[in-house]
Amino acid sequence: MDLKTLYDAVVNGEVEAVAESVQTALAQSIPAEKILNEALIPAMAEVGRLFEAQEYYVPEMLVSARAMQGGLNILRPLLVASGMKPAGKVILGTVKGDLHDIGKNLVMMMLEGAGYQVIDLGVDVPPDKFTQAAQEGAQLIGMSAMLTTTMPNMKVTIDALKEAGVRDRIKIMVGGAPLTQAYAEQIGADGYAADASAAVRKAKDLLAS
Ligand code: B1M
Repeated sequence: MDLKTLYDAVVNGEVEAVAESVQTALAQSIPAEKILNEALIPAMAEVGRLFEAQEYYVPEMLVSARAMQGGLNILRPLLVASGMKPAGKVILGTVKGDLHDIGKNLVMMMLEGAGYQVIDLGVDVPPDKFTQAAQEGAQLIGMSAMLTTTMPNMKVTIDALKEAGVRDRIKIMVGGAPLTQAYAEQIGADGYAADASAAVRKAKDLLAS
């Protein structure tokens, strides 16, 4: 099987075709790492590009991300067994008081599609839960907020990370519809991303610096 078939299936959001193509590739002894690096990850990068070019919108991106997740779920145990190192470990959560998770989940899927290991803390995450997760070792914390009333909990979380002595060891990225670059700077975050595709680029930048 040609990995291009798998690439196209992810870009087109064909959930069943992705799972079938991954199984076929494995049956042909194509290594899991090659399937990930030469089909799934480039396909999600293309989806991000299409989204930024406004050729894809949130629904298309979600369908592709789900298709990619299906493929990733088949590969994950093999990748772990082969000792492949993720591109980095990211903690993700929607801040305290906020139950919106569609955007956060999209960010998670895109980051996983780019090869990051994501620890999803879910929604309504109190500062101490972020702090505790940060102490268990990750390079980046991503916080999402969709309400103007919960945005301030990002600053509360950053303060809690400072108090716990882990702030300087970890990068912080924030996002969500009411957020801006200026707000991210004001609360002392390291980066802001406007959408899931930009979040992958920002994560790469932050982890490279
Ligand atoms: Co609510 N809600 N909601 N809601 N909701 C909004 C956000 C609102 C703008 C609607 C409105 O009034 N026009 C408004 C907020 C107003 C404000 O604060 N100024 C609002 C409100 C008021 C509320 C309630 C208070 C309503 C009530 O009960 N009276 C309540 C609050 C509950 C709570 O959280 N405590 C509430 C509840 C809900 C539902 C539960 C019904 C549901 C959430 C379901 C869920 O998430 N599982 C819901 C929904 C669906 C929405 C809208 C309609 C859609 C949000 C969404 O999923 N967008 C929203 C109105 C709107 O946005 N048009 C609204 C799609 C998603 C892909 O985009 O989340 O922006 P988004 O994520 C993007 C980027 O922001 C970015 O990337 C994502 C993908 O591109 N991004 C990041 C997000 N997180 C990021 C993190 C990053 C980087 C980028 O780095 C870490």
